[in-house]
Amino acid sequence: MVDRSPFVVVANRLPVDEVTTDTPGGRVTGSGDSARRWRRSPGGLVTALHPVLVERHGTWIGWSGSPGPAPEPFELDGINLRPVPLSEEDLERYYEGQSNATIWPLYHDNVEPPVFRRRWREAYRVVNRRYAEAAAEVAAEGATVWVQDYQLQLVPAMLRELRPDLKIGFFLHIPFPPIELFMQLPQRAEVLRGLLGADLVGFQQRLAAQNFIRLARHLLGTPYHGNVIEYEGRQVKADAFPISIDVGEMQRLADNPLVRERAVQIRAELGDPKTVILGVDRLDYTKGIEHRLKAYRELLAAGRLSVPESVMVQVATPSRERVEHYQALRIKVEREVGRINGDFGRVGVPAVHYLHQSYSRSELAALYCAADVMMVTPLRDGMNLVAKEYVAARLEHGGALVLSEFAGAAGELRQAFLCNPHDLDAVKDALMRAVTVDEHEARRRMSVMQRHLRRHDVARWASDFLTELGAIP
Ligand code: GDG
Repeated sequence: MVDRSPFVVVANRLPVDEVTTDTPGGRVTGSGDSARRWRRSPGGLVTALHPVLVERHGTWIGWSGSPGPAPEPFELDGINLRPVPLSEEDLERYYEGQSNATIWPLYHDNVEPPVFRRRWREAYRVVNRRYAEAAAEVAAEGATVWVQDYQLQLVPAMLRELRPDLKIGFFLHIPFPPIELFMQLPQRAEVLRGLLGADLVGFQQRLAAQNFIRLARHLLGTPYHGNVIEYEGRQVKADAFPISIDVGEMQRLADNPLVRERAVQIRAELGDPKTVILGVDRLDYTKGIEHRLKAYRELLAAGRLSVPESVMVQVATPSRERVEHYQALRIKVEREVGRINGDFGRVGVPAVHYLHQSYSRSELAALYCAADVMMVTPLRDGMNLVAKEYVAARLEHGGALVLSEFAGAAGELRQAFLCNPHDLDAVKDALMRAVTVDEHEARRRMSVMQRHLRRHDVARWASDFLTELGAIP
């Protein structure tokens, strides 16, 4: 008999990584040949939920990261982990297909055309049921279950059917599209009913919550008052909970002497330019990486910026590499980087340092500390944590953030240099304003944003959501 938990988190992935080398540390599960070593993966969500999970003897349900049979449930750092198996075929159809080639582009304003496949839809259903059944099995009577993100939108309704006694919350980390776009989804009513299985549906922004409420009325004729939808004799609340970062962690990193030294070294390695312009993104077509590269190229071509006085560093972390759109994006970005370096670089002095690699948290912090200007230019983004991390890392209060109006973060970081990434001239102007802003003004803007973040970190996000869920009768 499995131990039942009063608090359960359900997410596509478990918050752990398997340690495959002989690296010391990590918790060993099983014995002999079946021994496997695990380590908590870094990330805001797990940091925020860790204390709640430990205090409430919580369980986290998710995929372990390796295809095939799931490891036995185990405990790590006080959290119970319940792995859900995903086969190679599940990954191809449910994860890469329905989640990342259908729902992801559709929910991000169709910035790439979504691909619709019947067999992906079916796999999404089957896998969602598997997660719902795992949650139904581990949740104690009357437990609170918090389901995360677009890969698991059917889970709330499936779980409610299995366990009507539970209190169910759902949080969507990505945008929720307007009715006209959502209506393209072949599975639209099923997805909507899936979400309406929750008691509380959380979004990054108010607009997304409104889209959801209007959609329910449009598609199912559900009445609503304020942000409460009447559905099948129950009330479903839809509200905005803008996610944040572990501000303390980033500030500690940025304050660490080794990180500071590394930041100085990075600038030296870049040739001690006057202006270091930085981008850090998963290599994803929603992030507007090409748009910012083009803006930089045009500024160099016009002589408004020049190399080596200014230099751009673009970290593009490998992501979803088996999905076609991502392969095409990589080719486009790398062609643009090649073009800029070909036109404006010199031997030993590239104009763009392009890094298609993953880095440690401390190396990221060092990059944030080293950068005079951070460019965050998504075409659409639920929130964008990189923007918040840069602000948190700027202990000296200097530096400037160029931020797309289409990132959720733009709703809070109003002192950034905001721009419409579709308007190349607007991106160029914002970048030039950021490059030339005087130090006093830069500090003023940064300190206002830091103050906001200190009051709105990820722990507050989690507690706001859980408090509101707890208050629902
Ligand atoms: C989704 C939504 C929403 C990046 N490269 C490395 C690395 N990162 C870290 C960043 C940041 C995170 O990954 C990326 O978060 P974002 O928010 O920028 O973007 P998504 O991955 O698209 O996240 C987004 C978020 O969910 C949370 O709700 O904000 O809108 O799309 O923390 O620092 N971390 C390490 N090495 C890297 O190379 N260690």
